[in-house]
Amino acid sequence: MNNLTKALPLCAAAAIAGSVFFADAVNADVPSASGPQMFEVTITNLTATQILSAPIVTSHSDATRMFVPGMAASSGIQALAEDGDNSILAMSMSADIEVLDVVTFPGNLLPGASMTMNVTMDTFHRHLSMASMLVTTNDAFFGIDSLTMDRGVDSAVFFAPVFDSGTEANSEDGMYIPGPPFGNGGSHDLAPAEGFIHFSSGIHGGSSLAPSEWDWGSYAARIEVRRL
Ligand SMILES: [Ca+2]
Repeated sequence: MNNLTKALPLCAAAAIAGSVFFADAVNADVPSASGPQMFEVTITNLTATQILSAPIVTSHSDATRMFVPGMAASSGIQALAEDGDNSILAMSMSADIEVLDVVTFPGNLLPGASMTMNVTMDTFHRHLSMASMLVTTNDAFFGIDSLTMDRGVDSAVFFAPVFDSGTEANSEDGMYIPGPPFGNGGSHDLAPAEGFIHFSSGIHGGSSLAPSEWDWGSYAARIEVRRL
């Protein structure tokens, strides 16, 4: 089994066997055969205390994105990042002709837990993107933007960074936080938000959240992709 890999996304740092790879948009490569191929995607929650909402994973072409760091979030990313609701994003991605497969995981991921689902890719739809909310935040989500694997690579491991969707102010007020111990999904802070998707700077000790309990440090999830 070949454990080499390459990370193409504009956003994601990927760490394999102790090495860290950053965006490399030049050396894009494709799955090793032209027909559909199944890949097993395993997501592990690496935070100490944050529950990850049910992840959504899509395979797609170069011509579309699930989200674009630096740009405004779609309504689907907003619902996912503020309420852990992946249904709007699943609908919009399913309606996109540049998308081959849309997979929603069957449930939330507790800290330390792993879950595996299968995703189909082909030569044209050679990118994987995925997202899931850190539920005890205003609007933080882990995301992978347009990951791909080298031809002939059978398995790869990536670590997913955490973004702020830019759609809700980071008041850290439990009134607007869906995750435990608050459970206030669907209630949103109306203060002006940041306006674009950017790297989250974590928990700062706003009105309801202590960083010592709820901050995650850096990456939120380990992503293992394995060709079946
Ligand atoms: Ca925010």
